[in-house]
Amino acid sequence: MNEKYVAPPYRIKMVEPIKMTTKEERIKKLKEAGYNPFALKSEDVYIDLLTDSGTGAMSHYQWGALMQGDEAYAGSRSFFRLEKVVKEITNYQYVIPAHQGRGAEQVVLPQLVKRDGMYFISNMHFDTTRAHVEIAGARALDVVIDECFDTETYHPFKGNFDLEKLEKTIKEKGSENIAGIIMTITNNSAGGQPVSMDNLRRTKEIANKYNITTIIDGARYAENAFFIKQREKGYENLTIKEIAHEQFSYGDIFLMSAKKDGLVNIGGIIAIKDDYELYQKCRTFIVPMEGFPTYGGLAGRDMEALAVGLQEALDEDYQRHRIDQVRYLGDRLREEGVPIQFPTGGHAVFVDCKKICPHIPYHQFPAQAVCNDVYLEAGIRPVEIGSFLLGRDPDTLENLESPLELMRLTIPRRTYTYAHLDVVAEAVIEVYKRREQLVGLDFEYEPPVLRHFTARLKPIK
Ligand code: P70
Repeated sequence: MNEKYVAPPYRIKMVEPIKMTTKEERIKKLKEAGYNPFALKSEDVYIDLLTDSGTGAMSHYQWGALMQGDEAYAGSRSFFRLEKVVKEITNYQYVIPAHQGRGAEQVVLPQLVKRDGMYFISNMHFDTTRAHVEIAGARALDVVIDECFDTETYHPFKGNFDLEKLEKTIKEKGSENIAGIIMTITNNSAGGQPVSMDNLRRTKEIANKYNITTIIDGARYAENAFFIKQREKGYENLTIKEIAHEQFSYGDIFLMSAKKDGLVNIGGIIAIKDDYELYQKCRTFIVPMEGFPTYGGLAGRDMEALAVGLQEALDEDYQRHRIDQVRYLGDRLREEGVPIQFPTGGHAVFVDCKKICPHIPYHQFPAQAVCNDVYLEAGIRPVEIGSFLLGRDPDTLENLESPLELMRLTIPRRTYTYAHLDVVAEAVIEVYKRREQLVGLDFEYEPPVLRHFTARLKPIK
């Protein structure tokens, strides 16, 4: 695994100063933030690994494109430019922009829920997707392969659907009660893990057999395509764009948080393969939610930057460096014995905090405890992906236990250097050494939905 890590295929043309705080300052800031790094001011963060969503650097081509935005309320030229690019990448007929991923979700998912008692099945729902499934009155079921939960053992496609579980779930719940099958590529919640082409194809075959709509939740679809090129036989010599085409052929609907592989700071996409009736419903419904269908909550300039970013993310040199950066950080941690989801995925290194803090039970959020300590150590802001994020059962209101308690060190695109990643690795290794001293957390304030964004916590003495 120790092949060379490629240098960036770009040079730096503009910089944004960042500064280190003192440990005393960080202790105070974290307390004020209710032990929830979401409430920190970004100024008080040295290296921000909260998310790769909208936090990357745009290219000079994108900055140039911004100047060409057509800000017309209706029929903007920038919309048609974006539409053309999305159609070219997906081969889908209908395109509607949205302000970001959850904007796309709130418009499309309710259209698929025809009555009470319906389900969406996914390899793994991302949290906002799950929230919108539930707001639409349906329930979210995950059927990812078991290997996904075994963080130590190599598997090239830990994001894969367990096809037996998928079919069993459809039969159990009744195919007429399945509102859709959501293919999350890459599988964010379990490590940015890719889904193989073979698995997407078979999932689509099952969907066809039971006449179920397939939805690609493709925030990181280009990273997924790159992994297929690297790891799946028969795809070595295809371009990422060609691989993406085949991926999209197994979906009926594409929902995208374009803040990831769109390489923009804000943006979302709804694309529909050929269902005109569904397209009309979404076009109607988007007006009160996001805006007129030729802007969907975006400025004309945002659509210009997105049209360019979507194409840049399909560049192989770009993807190789992107994935190498993540692998580099993962390798450095593994060398020191820090348990991580292995192999590393597309956008982040996921540290297995159940293994680091077996003394902290899931309802005291072990991964959150580790995240907070990494902030205290070096001003680095990771994010918890575990039981804190998972929330409560919508029916019983019990705290749900996540199968994995992860600290996500999310790498923004084209933003940090390998030297920054060394600082991150050293901080995490320090925290790992003192892991037995970490304590669990309890709520001071718990909001009713997507609690991890705005909750306040306190350490359990
Ligand atoms: C992330 C962000 C967003 C997302 C996603 C997938 C597979 C839909 C969406 C929603 C969210 C986040 C999490 C923690 C901290 C900050 C932000 N993922 N589907 O970082 O898209 O955010 O644009 O509404 O990953 O993973 P959007």
